[in-house]
Amino acid sequence: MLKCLSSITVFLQKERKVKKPKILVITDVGRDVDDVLALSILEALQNAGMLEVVGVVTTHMIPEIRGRISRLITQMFGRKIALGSGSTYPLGREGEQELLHQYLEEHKIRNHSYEGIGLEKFSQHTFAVFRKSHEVILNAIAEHENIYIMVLAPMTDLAKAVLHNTQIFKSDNLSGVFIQGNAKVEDGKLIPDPVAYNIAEDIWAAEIVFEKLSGIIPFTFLGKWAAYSAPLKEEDFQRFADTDHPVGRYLQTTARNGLKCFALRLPKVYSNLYAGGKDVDPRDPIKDATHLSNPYDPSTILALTHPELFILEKEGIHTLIGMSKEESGVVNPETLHATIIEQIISGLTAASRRLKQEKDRKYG
Ligand SMILES: [Ca+2]
Repeated sequence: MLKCLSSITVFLQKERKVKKPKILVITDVGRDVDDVLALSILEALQNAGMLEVVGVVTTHMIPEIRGRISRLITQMFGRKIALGSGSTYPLGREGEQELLHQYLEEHKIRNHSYEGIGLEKFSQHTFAVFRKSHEVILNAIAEHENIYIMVLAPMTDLAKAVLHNTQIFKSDNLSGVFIQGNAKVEDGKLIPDPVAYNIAEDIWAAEIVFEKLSGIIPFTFLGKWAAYSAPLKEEDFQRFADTDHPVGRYLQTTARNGLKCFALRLPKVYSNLYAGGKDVDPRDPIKDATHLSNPYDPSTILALTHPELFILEKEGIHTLIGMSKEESGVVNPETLHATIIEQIISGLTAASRRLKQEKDRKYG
């Protein structure tokens, strides 16, 4: 009897494994270009039938603006996806207006926010209604088998979802959590490493997620050192723009805007990360840039669909990639770079073709 039950379990597990992965994305799209790069890769993979994106939820400081950006991008890809807009402030810092004020001050070029600017039909003043991010997360787990959560942003709203209903995270539906960020092992225990932006911005949220979920769900971490090994250059963004898809053109605009603002905000870090350590002209920082983006978020997506590109370090049920300068976690940086470019161009080209067909149908 026992043997029979265990073979049924194995059979059920196998059945579940062949189900197409469903993806829920947690994003702070707007600030950096790499969230849009990740959404473009997901579009390519979805188009190829490898996965299905079932939800995109936003978080951090200007979640509704990020929601509007996500809505436009998914619409331009011709997809109807559940969207959510979440928290402005990190956990425990609700209502600290000074924090939001500082964020808004630090994310401006010539006194105007650049987030979303350059995206067709985008206005920072449109009224928009969204469901709450943590509710969309909980619903997605309840409704979809073989679901993966992709955390490409601070963990505030994931922590809220966990605190709201820890039980649902034990569901067989949830197959894994992929995190763009770093973790370290101390006394045999996995803990969040604030060396990563997404972790540092809301360390309390990260601690809650680690404490409540790390014993029950496999985490995969894509650390910054992996992303540093495959920088995206000006000519790569030119190729995205050349696909003639509006998101391709937005990628180019926002990569430049994001870097200009970064150079003003943190000139020293900018110089080290994007200009080989040399002095940068603050009036034209792009001139000195060696590249336009480190593909943190797109690499996190590929860690699920193309694990062969990475060196997977196991820590119990968890997987760590690129946790130190010495170990980038990337098998071959050129192959990772080529895969990112190829996927993005394939996603944008297919979406561009669909947009054109739709226009022809409407007006032709
Ligand atoms: Ca992000």
